[in-house]
Amino acid sequence: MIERTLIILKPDAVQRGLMGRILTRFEEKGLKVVATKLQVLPRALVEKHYEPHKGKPFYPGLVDYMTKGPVLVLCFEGPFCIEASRKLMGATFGYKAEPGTIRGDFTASKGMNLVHGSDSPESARREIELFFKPEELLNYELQNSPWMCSDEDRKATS
Ligand code: DAT
Ligand code: MG
Repeated sequence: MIERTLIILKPDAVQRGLMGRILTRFEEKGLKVVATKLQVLPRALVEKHYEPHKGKPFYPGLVDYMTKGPVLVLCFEGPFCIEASRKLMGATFGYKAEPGTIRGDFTASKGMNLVHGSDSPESARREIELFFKPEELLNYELQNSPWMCSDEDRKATS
């Protein structure tokens, strides 16, 4: 199953100079970038993005953190992209995330956890629409895609 997911390299990833290393994890996994923008996110957009968490005690701090500096917003595409990306990211809290994952390798912080990734097909659809216009999502083939995604992958369901 070919899916798309929304990934955000959060302000701490940009400020700590980790964009390249984090992006490499996704590229090495065989996922394809179909859209990207570097942006200081407007507060209203962050509030909308994290709407499912509205009312939780960490919500105001989360919105502050996400608006503190530029972020790199990306849409990735690939086989089982949503679950694959979540596994690459690791558990939500840096100190709990397994070594080998992005969060597990690069942060011990609870909330300042470097990267966002959609957690389901529904949230991926909602979040991608929030950050990108349809024409900003590129359709192209990677030269090595026959070696990273089989016909079986395309047909399979998760
Ligand atoms: P994830 O980013 O792994 O999908 P989430 O959607 O549950 O996690 O929460 C969104 C972000 O909010 C998360 O990346 C970090 C922050 N957060 C979540 N729970 C928190 C908590 N209990 N204390 C502080 N920050 C929290
Ligand atoms: Mg989440």
